Amino acid sequence: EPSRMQWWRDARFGMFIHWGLYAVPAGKYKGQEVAGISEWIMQRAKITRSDYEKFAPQFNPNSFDADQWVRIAKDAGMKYIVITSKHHDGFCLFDSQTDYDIVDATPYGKDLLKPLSEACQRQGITFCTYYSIMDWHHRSQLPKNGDMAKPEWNPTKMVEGEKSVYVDYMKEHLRELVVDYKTNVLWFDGEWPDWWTNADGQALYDWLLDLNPKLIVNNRVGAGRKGMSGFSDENSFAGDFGTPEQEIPATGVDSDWESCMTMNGSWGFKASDTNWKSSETLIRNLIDIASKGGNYLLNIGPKADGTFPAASVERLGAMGDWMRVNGES
Ligand code: FUL
Repeated sequence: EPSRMQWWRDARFGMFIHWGLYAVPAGKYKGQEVAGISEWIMQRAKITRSDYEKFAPQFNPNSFDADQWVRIAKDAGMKYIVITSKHHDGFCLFDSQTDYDIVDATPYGKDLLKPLSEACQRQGITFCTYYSIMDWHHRSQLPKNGDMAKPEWNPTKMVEGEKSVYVDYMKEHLRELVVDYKTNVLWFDGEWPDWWTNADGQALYDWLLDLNPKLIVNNRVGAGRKGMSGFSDENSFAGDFGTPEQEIPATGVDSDWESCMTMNGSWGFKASDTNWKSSETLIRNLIDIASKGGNYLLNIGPKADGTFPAASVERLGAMGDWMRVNGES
């Protein structure tokens, strides 16, 4: 029987998409530029829950075209897409039974992940989802400084007695993503608060594989990741693959891994960040990673209107040209 990892190992190149309410401020809050990655603006600018929620009525991505996104990925030679179903801010891009999502909380009022999943199916691209364990919006979690008026959200503190409520909330989302949205990879993140343990990760992994025995899950479902190098402690639960972040291992390693990287300095769209890597650098990274046996998960931060930044599209075009000339796609 072929390994359930086979399609993933063969894929080599995928698109990461960081999209959510943070695309609205795009790195600026109350007229001030906020340092750092844009999807962390709630933490960086110490924004309260109720103030952050005010971005929802401004999120109206009318130019979103699922088939066009998938076409751009496919033309670049990418074989799969991993999109943020819920980032640390807790906002969901899919039509969940819970309320803080694209359908219930925004003027757009329509699902984003269903059409994307369907476009992927039509065009032969594998649909996958990112999901944050840490949740800055859920009532089970408080900011680490305990100050709801000037919150420091990272990492969250678990409210006594609320953990099982929150795990059930996550499972509701995850069941939707696996069963209704037919996600093929669950790419966890935000596993570092101390209330999340390796045993929790192992239990969640087992529960997910019962729902779909073909599902692939990254190592951040457990709590043993050793920093940005992306590999898990040998004594801790490591899921199906390692996740080096913004770096490429110096040599190949004897396990499955995927390097995720940005094209500029931010995962979410940040209007002021024009520090784009050259197409040549991106192509070199792809070759370097593929030659070491890894996958390259290259990120796009779409704008709040639903379009990809032009600089990203341009670079993906150059990568696709290179792939075609070199017979790789
Ligand atoms: C990190 C997150 O905190 C970033 O926002 C981003 O999602 C990156 C891929 O993973 O741990």
